Amino acid sequence: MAFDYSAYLRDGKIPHIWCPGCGYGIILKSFIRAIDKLGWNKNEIVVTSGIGCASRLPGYVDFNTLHTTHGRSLGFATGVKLANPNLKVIGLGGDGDMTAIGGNHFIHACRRNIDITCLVFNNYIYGMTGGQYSPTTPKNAKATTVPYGNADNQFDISSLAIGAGATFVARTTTYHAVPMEKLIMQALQHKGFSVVEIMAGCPTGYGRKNKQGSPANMIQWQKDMSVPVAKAKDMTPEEMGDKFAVGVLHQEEKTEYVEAYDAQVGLS
Ligand SMILES: Cc1ncc(C[n+]2csc(CCOP(=O)(O)OP(=O)(O)O)c2C)c(N)n1
Ligand code: SF4
Repeated sequence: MAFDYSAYLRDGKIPHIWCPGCGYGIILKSFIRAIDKLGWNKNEIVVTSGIGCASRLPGYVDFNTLHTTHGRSLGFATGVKLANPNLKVIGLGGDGDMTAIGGNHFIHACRRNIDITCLVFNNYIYGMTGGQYSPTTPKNAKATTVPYGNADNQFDISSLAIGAGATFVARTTTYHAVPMEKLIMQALQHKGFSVVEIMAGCPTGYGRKNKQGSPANMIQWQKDMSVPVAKAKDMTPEEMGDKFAVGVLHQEEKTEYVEAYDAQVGLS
């Protein structure tokens, strides 16, 4: 029987605002199925977001949600988690939210290893505001603010997260809807700061400008560019080229921030 999403969606909020062919609906569905499989109580879950197309997701789900200011998803998530560590806190946002205006919140949440799951929707662009380039826009790609091509080097979000201290880091794509669900489950169960970078197509703001074809072509591109992490480990940088590894990229156990904080102030 087909999965029934209705128990997790807020009455009156659908249809959503996302463009036809946007990858974000696939993420919404994988996220809901992950929560459902974990059997978590909706009232224990808090989802925070910044501003952007990605950050509209909390408006649709029937959890406790905070749609905050641009770049501040993890700032609010950190406050919620510290105030009530029993809550299961998810901070999400786009590549702009998490690596441009919210870049500091992102690296310091990684560094602290606070028990929050961060979902980064990486569509290489500022979708909501009309396709301005972001820190993940590939070099030479076009955007409204770099009409001749982007001169900047690209952030690798997962490497940034690992370097900054996140203790669970995974990458997936909207082509991998079922593996995505499993990676989100793993991230949610991890004790510490977990990051799932999700490559998603923005046909409106990025695909059209970069002649990537239809939304289906953009998903095919994700499939063609993905290399399972076990295979990627044996490939040289030349063999990898512009391809990216998908799967669990990093996992370690380390003292979690709320516990460390409580110990420091004599609460545990
Ligand atoms: C302080 C502030 N600066 C700028 C904006 C305008 N703004 C809203 S969303 C956005 C970019 C969104 O891009 P991203 O986070 O990558 O998410 P996407 O829309 O691609 O999902 C910008 C610049 C804002 N709302 N607040
Ligand atoms: S502008 Fe891009 S990211 Fe925003 S809803 Fe449309 S396709 Fe999705």
